[in-house]
Amino acid sequence: MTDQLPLQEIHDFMIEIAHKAGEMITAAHPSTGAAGNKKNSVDLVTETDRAVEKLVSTSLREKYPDFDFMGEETYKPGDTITDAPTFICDPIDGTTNFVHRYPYVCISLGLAVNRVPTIGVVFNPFTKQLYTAIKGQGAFLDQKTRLPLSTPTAFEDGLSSCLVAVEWGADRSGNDFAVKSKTFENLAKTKEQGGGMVHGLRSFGSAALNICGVASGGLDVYWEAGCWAWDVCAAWVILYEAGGIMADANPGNWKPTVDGRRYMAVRAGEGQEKVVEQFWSLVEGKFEVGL
Ligand code: LIP
Repeated sequence: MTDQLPLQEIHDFMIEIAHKAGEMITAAHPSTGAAGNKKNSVDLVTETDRAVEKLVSTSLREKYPDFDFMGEETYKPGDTITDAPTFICDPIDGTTNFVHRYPYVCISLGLAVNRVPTIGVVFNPFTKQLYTAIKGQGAFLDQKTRLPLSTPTAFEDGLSSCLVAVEWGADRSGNDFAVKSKTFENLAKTKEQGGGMVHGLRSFGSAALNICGVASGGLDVYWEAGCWAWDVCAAWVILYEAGGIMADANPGNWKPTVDGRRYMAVRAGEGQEKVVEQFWSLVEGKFEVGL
């Protein structure tokens, strides 16, 4: 089906929309007090999230009326991604950063075809960094610099030499919170204590930008469970086109789905599968989300 779609034209239009969305995001004056919440007091949403999604969905529906649309702010439990071309959008990924005015924020706009991430546009309007990719055509920063940003080195020392991005997410109790907390400790502690002794753990607050960081090569691994298709769809194409791989956050599954809600991205480089396996050996317990 992808052969029949004008991927380049769609990609260019998605970039145009991302820039318009970016103007709305940078013009807003968010505050922690004005943010509403969804599931709990740390799952934030602002008027800007809703307004940007409206702009994006209206523009896309007008130009591509036959395509489906899934967005974070209009998603209803039970909505699923079908084989039809589907725009998958997080109007503001990094909402918590946005309300705190910490500029690690982006619009994440993807197109999935046959449920496969096919076009990705991730734009941080504060730093103006634009990550893009079309399946089979490479990944780029600012439409000119190919990703990864430098020739990928082999993972000579495996996981222990990795800089790892993780996220706490909005769930702060229960099984999945325990899996994260214990695994973070396992990753950090020394090998003598049975740990991974990774170079560092980072928690920046945007799944899409974390995955673009892995695609760029600055981050080696990103691991999270609980986030959604709109957090990862766009960056997923960018990662793959940059030579990275996506595995499941739970051990054993090399073929995660875009709406599977458990993800581990590893940058390009010889030995990336070994890093996934070493990481899996340190995951304590099993995530229930997405099962
Ligand atoms: C957020 C993610 C973040 C994750 C949160 C949330 P939002 O998206 O990108 O990495 O930990 O659970 O999904 O809410 O800022 O669009």
